[in-house]
Formats: sequence, C-alpha cells, structure tokens
Amino acid sequence: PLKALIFDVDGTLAETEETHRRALNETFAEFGLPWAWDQPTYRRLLRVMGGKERLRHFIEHDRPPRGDDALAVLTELHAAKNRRYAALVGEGRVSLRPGVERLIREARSQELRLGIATTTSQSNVEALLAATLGPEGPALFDAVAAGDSVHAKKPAPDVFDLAIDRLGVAPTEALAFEDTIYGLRAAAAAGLKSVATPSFYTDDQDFSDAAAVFDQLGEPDRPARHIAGAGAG
Ligand code: XBP
Repeated sequence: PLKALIFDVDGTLAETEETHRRALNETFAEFGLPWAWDQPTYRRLLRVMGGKERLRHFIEHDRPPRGDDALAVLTELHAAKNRRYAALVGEGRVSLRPGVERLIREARSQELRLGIATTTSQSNVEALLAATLGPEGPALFDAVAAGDSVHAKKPAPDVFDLAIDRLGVAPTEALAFEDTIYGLRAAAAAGLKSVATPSFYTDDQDFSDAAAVFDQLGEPDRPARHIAGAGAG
C-alpha cells in the first residue's frame, strides 16, 4: 500500500530556479565577478546537480575571467547566494506550483507520510516551506533529506535512501514527485516509482521512465455545465 509521498523541491514544489539564478547573478556582482548567467547558460549548467558543484563546473569548464579567485572562495560564494535566495523567497517572490498545496494537505488528511528529497540545502527548503505554507509549513513534512546531509547528490539515490529511512517506509510504499530525469534516476536507483511534473527548465527532457507525467498537479477541470447543472436541479 502507498504510505508516503516524497517531493523534490526546485522545479517540483515551486519554480525556484529563476530565483536561484537571480540570487547567483546578484552574488557574482557582490563578489566583483564579471559574470552573468542568462537562461540558456543556466539551462545548460542545470545538467550539473547542486549549486556548488554547478559553480565549480562552470569555473573549470567555461574558464571565465577571475575563475581562480572564485574557486578559492567557492563555499562563501555559494553561502552568499543561498542567503540572497532565502531573502528573496522570504519576500514572497516564489509560489508553489498549481495543486501542490492541495496534494500536501489532502495527503496529510489521509495519513500519508510526507517527505522531501532534494539537492538543495535544508535552510533553502525551510525558507521555501515557511514562505509558501506558513510558519507551520516545515512541520507538515515528516522527513527532509537535503543535499547537504548526504555524501552524493542526485542522480545518486542517497537523498531518497535517507528520506525512506527517516519516514520508516519501504521504497515500494512511497511515490516520488520529480521534475528532472536526474531526479527520476535517483528515485529509481532507490527503488521508488516517480510521477514527473516537468518544469520551466526541464520540459525538454525525456520522462518516459516515469510512472506518470503531468504538466502540473492542478485542480481537475470542472466544466461549467456541471456547475450549471447542479444549480439548475
Ligand atoms: C536542484 C538543484 C539545486 C538548485 C540550487 O535541486 O540542482 O542545485 O538548482 O540549489 P532539486 P543549491 O531539484 O533536487 O531540489 O544552490 O542549494 O544547490
């Protein structure tokens, strides 16, 4: 039987990547780095999972000016990006994707356990849940497995293994919600089936390995005739 739902964060709970990108570009300016990631550049770099890993890849492969200076302060650069990101999220600049809040609240009322399995950090997850679901948002989830608590980020199964372990369920008793093929691979490697909800930066990926693909988790259509019919009865 299904006992738990495990959600990815960036792209799945909310379209957060443009906020990460804005926070990054503002942080590059703060650090005096003459870099700006536009959307095509960010789309290409999103193939590397994890913000810090992505920055390192950019410096080592794109060889931008001042790369060595940035490499020396990579941890500080990424932490500064996350402070900016959390501040932007706290200002209410990010909303949950359609249907996500309903699914979370219905799952809780059906006594399903809820987990998070993400590449981003615990603090980013808490900022997003509090800003979108209210102060009690983080407490709606029974387990948060974040990228900063595991050895290997997605597509490795580690965050899903950790989430499953903390939820106390078997992989076959949980369903993952993901927006990337890297997330699908991570979930599959941990023994979970996935529902895919492709997002702004991932809708060109191949989701044929997902158990189901939905463009969003929004409310089912309620054709006007049903409403009219109920009223006319
Ligand atoms: C998506 C990611 C993250 C975010 C940025 O993670 O790869 O790196 O882009 O967050 P997921 P950080 O879809 O698993 O939530 O800079 O904190 O890594």
